[in-house]
Amino acid sequence: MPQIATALPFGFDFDATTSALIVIDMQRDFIEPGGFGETLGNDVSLLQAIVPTTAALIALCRDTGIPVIHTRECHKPDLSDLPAAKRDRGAPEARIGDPGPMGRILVAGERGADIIQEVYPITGELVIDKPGKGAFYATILSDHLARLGTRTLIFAGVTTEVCVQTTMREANDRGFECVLIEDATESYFPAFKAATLDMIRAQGAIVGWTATFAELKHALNG
Ligand code: C5J
Repeated sequence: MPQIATALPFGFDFDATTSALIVIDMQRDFIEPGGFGETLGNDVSLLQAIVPTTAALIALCRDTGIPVIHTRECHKPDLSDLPAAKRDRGAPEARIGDPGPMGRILVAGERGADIIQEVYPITGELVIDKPGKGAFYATILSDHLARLGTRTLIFAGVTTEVCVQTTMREANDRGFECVLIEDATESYFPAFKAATLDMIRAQGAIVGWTATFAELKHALNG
């Protein structure tokens, strides 16, 4: 059974045949220049920096036979799955459902809500449209993972402290062992990323482990 010996806070044992990769919200509106994220004043170059490593991670999992699951944070065009408690956050002039630089902001089917080309799903890979921050909330993810017999989840994507961390916590509560690939996740706020990595692995891996892409690759390829 592979081990990421140098994972933090200590070695991480996993079985590739019962693992899956979850790539969170690598969407144009969060990552591309001119998208919703940049419109809000964020420096999207921080997120763009992880794209090559995330693409390499996806390729490694495909080559190894580890299922790849993608998520998109987006809502139905009629916004019936968007509670006011979510809609009313953020800048009043650019809220979810409003016209944005790449179509309606975080609405399914709009250009900005889709996944960037560099990490685009291939035929057969599950793409989950999720209305919440966590990918288990109001989606088929639990059922899909049960059908696959998955026990370990490898995480990548954006943003580290919001949708990635929320999904990892949901996963850990559901009994999955979780490892976050440090150089395949990012935040607009470097201090939030650093704090999230610390939180995840604190208290004996209270939420899960963290490791680099190179460490995972070494564990899988020997
Ligand atoms: C945010 C996300 N940050 N995917 N979404 O609103 O983390």
